[in-house]
Amino acid sequence: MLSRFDFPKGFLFGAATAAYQIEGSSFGGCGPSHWDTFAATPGNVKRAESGAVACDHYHRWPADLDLLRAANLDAYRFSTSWARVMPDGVTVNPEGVAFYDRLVDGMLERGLKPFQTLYHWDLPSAMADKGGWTNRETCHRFADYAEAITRVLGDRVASVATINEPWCVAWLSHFWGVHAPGLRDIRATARAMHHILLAHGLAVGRLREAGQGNLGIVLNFDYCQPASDSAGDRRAAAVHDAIFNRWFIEGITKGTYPAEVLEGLGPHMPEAWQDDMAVIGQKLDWLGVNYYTRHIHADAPGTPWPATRDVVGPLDKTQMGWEIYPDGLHHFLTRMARDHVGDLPIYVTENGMANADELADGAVTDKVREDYLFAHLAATRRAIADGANVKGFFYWSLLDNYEWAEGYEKRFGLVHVDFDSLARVPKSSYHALARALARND
Ligand code: IFM
Repeated sequence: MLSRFDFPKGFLFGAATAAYQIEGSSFGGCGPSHWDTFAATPGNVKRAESGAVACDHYHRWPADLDLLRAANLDAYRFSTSWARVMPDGVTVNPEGVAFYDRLVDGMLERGLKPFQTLYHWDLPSAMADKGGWTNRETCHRFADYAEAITRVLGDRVASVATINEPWCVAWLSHFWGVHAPGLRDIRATARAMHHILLAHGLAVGRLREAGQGNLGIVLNFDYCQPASDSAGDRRAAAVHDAIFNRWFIEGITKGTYPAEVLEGLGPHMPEAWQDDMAVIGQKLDWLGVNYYTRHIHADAPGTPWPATRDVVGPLDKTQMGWEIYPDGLHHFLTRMARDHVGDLPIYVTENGMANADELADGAVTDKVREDYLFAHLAATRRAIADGANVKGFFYWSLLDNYEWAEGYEKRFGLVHVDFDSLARVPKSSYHALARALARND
């Protein structure tokens, strides 16, 4: 079994969460977000569940931070909610800011490094009303929010990520319609794919000007495998690889978007998008890699671009139905270092699995999660040995929480949450991780 001593000195182990998934959006003067209304619309979210209460982390955060500390973790990746900080998208809510102020102080008191994410999907409704990420103005308002919250927390956070998983914000939410705002529209998709990176670039510029250091972005990656060796299936995998794994990182590091994706999105892109690429391509201090699974792609001739379909793979699957494929994490860590960021620090900012965990006699045994976690830690270690400058690993997630369109059914936590009583029970994976991370000082 791996331990912290199998990783380079100073390597950070952490756990991750996101505001809307744990805090409770009905508390503390938080404004409405597009997730509240998406969830309230029949058919979007299982049982129409929302983040109104979630894990009630808004009130229970001291005990949750104690859990992180007791697991021997070094860092905590959390997000600040734009809708909590600015309920109407533009006006600061002192109560919301004070919450994050206390939370960050609470981390420091427990020796946890705060890794902040500025946008983990809770777009204020006032911004959604104006077209959300299809509207360029949202990018400028996002930069204003980034600057306002950084003015308060910036002296104490260890790092700031602009956006979590732009692919989900743009593709999953505007092309597939699975997440808020639930659109299925190629023009909206093209705009969101570009604007989310423009928002990132504008925020980086603003924060750098304000003297903030350690700025990054968190991208998610999905290993794309062709269903067969046929030219059609190889094209299908390549186009998904370009949409998922190349668009965002190439926009940032190469100042261009992949031709395979512009073939579909090109006619729908915002006017003069090329003029934004310098803003988008500003220097990063680190890159966040989120990785969970692989997908198998096949050609679907006669259907509209991208003319592909997914095929169910043969590997063991998580509660989400996602194949368990740790080699994919090694692939992306080494690929990012080799093709994009060189020696720049890389963090595994999310990795984890959902499992149908059950509480029995006051305990949860989730051996399958232990295996998943340690297999991915081993893949990370191999990537380091192969030259990737990986500086930390954050498990997703600390707590069972609101899994977006899946509601509360899918459990990703190291800690079990009873969504009636909100009681927390650390699972066996939590205890295994705590043992592996014990320090000898
Ligand atoms: O719960 C999500 C998180 O919000 C973003 N990354 C993937 C996780 C699991 O689906």
